[in-house]
Order: sequence, then structure tokens, then C-alpha cells
Amino acid sequence: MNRSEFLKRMGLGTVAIAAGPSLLTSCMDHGMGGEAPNVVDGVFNNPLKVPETINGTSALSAQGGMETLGNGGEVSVLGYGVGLLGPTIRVQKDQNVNLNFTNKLSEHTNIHWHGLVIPAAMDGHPDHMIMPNESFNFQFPVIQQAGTNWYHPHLHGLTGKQVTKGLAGMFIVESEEEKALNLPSGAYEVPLIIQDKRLNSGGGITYNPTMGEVMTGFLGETILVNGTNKPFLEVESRFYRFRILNGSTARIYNLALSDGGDFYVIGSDGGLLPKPEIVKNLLLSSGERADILIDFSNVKEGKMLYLMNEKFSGMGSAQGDQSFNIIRFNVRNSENAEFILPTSLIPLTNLSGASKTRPFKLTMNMGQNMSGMHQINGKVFESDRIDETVELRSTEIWEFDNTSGDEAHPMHVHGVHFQIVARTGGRNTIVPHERGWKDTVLVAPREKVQVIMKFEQLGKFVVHCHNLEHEDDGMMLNFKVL
Ligand SMILES: [Cu+2]
Repeated sequence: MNRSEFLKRMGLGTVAIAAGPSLLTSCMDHGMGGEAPNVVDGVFNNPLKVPETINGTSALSAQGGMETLGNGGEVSVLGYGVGLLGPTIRVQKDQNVNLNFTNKLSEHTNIHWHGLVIPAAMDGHPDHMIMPNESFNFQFPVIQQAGTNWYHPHLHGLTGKQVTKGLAGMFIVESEEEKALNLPSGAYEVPLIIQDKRLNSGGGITYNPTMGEVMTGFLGETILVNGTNKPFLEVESRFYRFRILNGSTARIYNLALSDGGDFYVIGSDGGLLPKPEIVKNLLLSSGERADILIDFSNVKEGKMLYLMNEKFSGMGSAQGDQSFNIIRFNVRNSENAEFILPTSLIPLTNLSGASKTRPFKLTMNMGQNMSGMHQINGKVFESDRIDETVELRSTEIWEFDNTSGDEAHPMHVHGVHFQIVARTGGRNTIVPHERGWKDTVLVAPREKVQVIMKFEQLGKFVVHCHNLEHEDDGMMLNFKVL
């Protein structure tokens, strides 16, 4: 990579030039701006693993385990169960969760319940550290609509590593309103946690981002689904519901079917949409969820059909330059009762009457010491500093303004669900799966995104970028609801 390509990739332009050639040379010497590895292709012949399901009144441990990921046999991983990842926690709306959590790791951890609107003391703020051999009892009511959420560690500086090594799981909320829709369930409702990993020659997970990869994101050459490398799933010729989580630290996926066919988006981060949206593509960034239906009823038996990532652009030069397959579906013809796609799902109550518009300027600055380059409003995260205060039950519009020229920032707000009001610059549009309740929104280079939300939980929460390399670098602020 020559100097101008390097500057372009870093999105630095004038800043780096102003910093002078010595800094630039030192950056390049230290491996900044390394090329993202290509995703390796192969034969999709490993049966998809599906995590076990537990209820909301169970015990959970973060612990080391063994898993076969590559070709080298079993390797050590982290998880909330026996291997990589954790069980799917499935609860009913209005249920009280009571989970006794034990840290069996050799370092501190905690749990953030991503997508659950719960009291600050249970939310997994980076202040909340659960030390090795300590336990913590997570207790909170689930007062939100049915949807696909997830859980993972949330420590300043360690989130990327612990999630990559395997600490993540799905958290599903069900409701009577959802059951009345008769969506595919049981064996026909499948969670898909998509993550890219960088595996070493022995098949173990590597996590050692260079300074360049703190900027571009630490992208892996191996795509796992529920911890399965090159997975396939036997499906019947009927409708299926897939709850998809992008659990990668940085990689964005442009999901599509390999035959170019349509699929139906029925839900997003915060639950079901007002109505199904027919799409051919769906861009999903780190931390976001998509609840989709795929109709296999007209797919001929024996046909190779994949859920794939289709090449895309506009999300920074490290992202989207390659199409690759994610999971293969083996369709078996079967006689099935006809499924009627509902014309409407769960009505959306539009938020209005915002008392304030609060700006969040997302910048990438080349600092003196090369850490804390990722900033919000010119600041890097400090646990003890309250950056914004908000009144309880107030409604505000927050505007995320991505000024960093080559980096996409999926912005996540804790303690609330929001609706997207507007996106200007870049794509200049709100895409179908964003037309419902959200907690994470992709802000592409040069985009401004406005979200509206009502604050119903007291206490100290964070707003941050869900590119976990950016987050661990400090792209996170505290806000306190008073
Ligand atoms: Cu970011």
C-alpha cells in the first residue's frame, strides 16, 4: 500500500499530513492499515450447531471450554456453557429474570443485556466488574415487546477480546401478541449468530488488533454461524424464521440469498416491525439483529441455496469488497400446511415531542500516543465522567454525525429503544429493517443519523460504537438519566 492509499484507508487526510512524515512512517512501520484478510471459501458440510435453550431463572457461568473450529482439532475457547458462545435464553414478556452468574475466568468480566431496557444496576456498565470466582445475581423484569436480543461482556478495553474468544449468546423475548401471528416456531425458528474469526494454524481464535485494525476493525477470514465453520442446515420446503445476530466485532454483512430471491424482514433490534418488508438484501452491522422469514417452498430439492454476503461499498474501504457464502440450506421437499404471511405484525407507536436535539460528533483523531483515536464530541471514554444528563421520561432526538471519512460506526445506546427519524448524507435513506424499534444504528462515513427516544430508566448508561475495536479504543460516553 502506498502512502496515499494508506491515508485514504485511514480516512485521515489532512490530520496525518499535518502530523508530518515521521508519525506516518511510524504508523506504517507498526503495521497500521494492514489489508483485511479474504474470507476463505470451502465446502459447507458441517451441521449447524444450535445453542441449547434455557429459561430466565437459571444459572450461567463464563468459562473456558473446548471447541473444534478449524482443521486442527479441539482448541480452547470461552463461552457461557461447554464450548463457544452460550445458551439461548428464552423468556416471556412481563417475566422476571433471575439469573445467577458466576465468573469462572481468570480475569474480570460482566454481562450487558444488549437490547433489554432494564435498570442501570443490571445493565452491565463497564463500572460493573465481576471478579474471578465471584458471582452476581442478575434480576430484572422484562417489560418490552417480543424480540431478538443478546448478551455479552461489556468492559472498557476488553469487550472485543472476550466477545471474540466466545462470550456471547442470544436472549429471546416472546409474547402473546407475537404467538397470535402464528409465525414459524419450534424446529422452524432458528437462531443464527454470525461472527468472523481469525483462526491460527491450530484452529484457535486469535485476537491481536494492530493500530490499523483498531481503525479498520479486526476482520477474520473464517465466518462462523453459531460457532460452526462452513455450516449447512437441512430445511423443509416451507417458511422458516431466522433470528440473525451480527455478533462480529467489526464486520458488516450485506445478507442475500444466493439465488437472488426475496426474503421477508419481520423484526429488527427492538422486536417485530409494523409489517413484513420484502427485500433482496439486508445490511447488518455489529450488534444489530434481523428477524427474517425465508420461503423454501418453491426451491427444488437438491438445489444449493446459501445465505451469503453480497459485495457492497460505502462502509469504508476495509469492508464489503468480497462476496462469500455464510450458510448452506439443503432443501428437502415436504408436504406442509400452507403458511400465510401476516399483512401486519406489531403496530409501532411513533414517538414525537422531543424536548431537545443532542449532537454526537463521531471523529477519528490521530492523537499523540496512538490510543484513544476514536472519539465522540472530542472525548474518549472515562468511566467516572458523566458526559450528558437527561431527564427521566423526557423524549430527545440524538444526532450521530460521522465525520471520519473511511469508518462506519454502528452506534448503540443503552437503556432505551429508539426510532430512526432521518439519515442524511451517504445512503440518505432509512432502510426497511430500520422501520421499527432499534438500539443500534449503522452510521456510514459522512452520514448523519437522527434517532428519537424516551428515557424510562434512571441511572448511568453508555452510548458507544459497536465496532468493538472502536469501543475499546474509547468511542463511548456516559449519560445519566436523572
Ligand atoms: Cu466505530
